[in-house]
Amino acid sequence: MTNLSELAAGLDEAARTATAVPQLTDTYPNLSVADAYAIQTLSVARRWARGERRAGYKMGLTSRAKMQQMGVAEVIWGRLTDAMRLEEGGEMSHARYTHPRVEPEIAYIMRKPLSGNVSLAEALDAVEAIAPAMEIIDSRYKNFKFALADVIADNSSSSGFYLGAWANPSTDVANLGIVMELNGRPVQIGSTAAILGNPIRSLVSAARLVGSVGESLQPGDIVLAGGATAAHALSPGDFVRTSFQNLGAVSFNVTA
Ligand code: OOG
Ligand code: MG
Repeated sequence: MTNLSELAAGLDEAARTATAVPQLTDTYPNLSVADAYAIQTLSVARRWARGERRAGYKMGLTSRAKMQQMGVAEVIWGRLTDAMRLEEGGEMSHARYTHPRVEPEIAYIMRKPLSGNVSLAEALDAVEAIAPAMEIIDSRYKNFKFALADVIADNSSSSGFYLGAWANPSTDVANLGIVMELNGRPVQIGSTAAILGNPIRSLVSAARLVGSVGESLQPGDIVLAGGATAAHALSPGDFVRTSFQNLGAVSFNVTA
């Protein structure tokens, strides 16, 4: 098998140049989840080498809506870098992505380290604040199609994220209504409860999953809990606004 660094370099280059590539599993149908995470680590290492900095982690496929949309029924995770953070209310340039989509999320920022098997109470106690968020996902694979190992190797489609105003960690976000609008028209309606029944469960899973590879959530890390609804494709000229019950709204414009 080609070595994992070559596969990592290919995916990193695809992301950097916004060019779609064939799925790794087309060539390596038996690519394991462990190898896929190793490719992810190597690919993100190329970002660290270019000067990008750690911003935290993202959880993926934590809702049935997302699992069904993507045809992958397993919770996954990826790394966030500072270069992925976009300015709330600002613009995103469509040309920098291959086929970007947007999805509504809940974000946590950590005040304490968290890793391994933790309770819901321990997870919540490690949270500094909670914010409404939107994630920009952009698969590096043609037609946004992938198997489990492909998407993991591709840093779980991580590409960008917008954060709204931080709220007190005691804010109850177990079941808050969400309306995502595209150009003033509602395109996704849902609830934060779609995220594993309660987004805090996603933080518990994040601690366990990153712990399983010897990492931990660190103070200052942002953790995206996963899309609460299916993702929506973006086109230049779009204005996206998502309102979250009790948490406020997050918006941005898509430019060419
Ligand atoms: C994989 C990433 C999934 C989420 O929130 O469920 C994800 C994808 O759908 O491309 O970010
Ligand atoms: Mg997501």
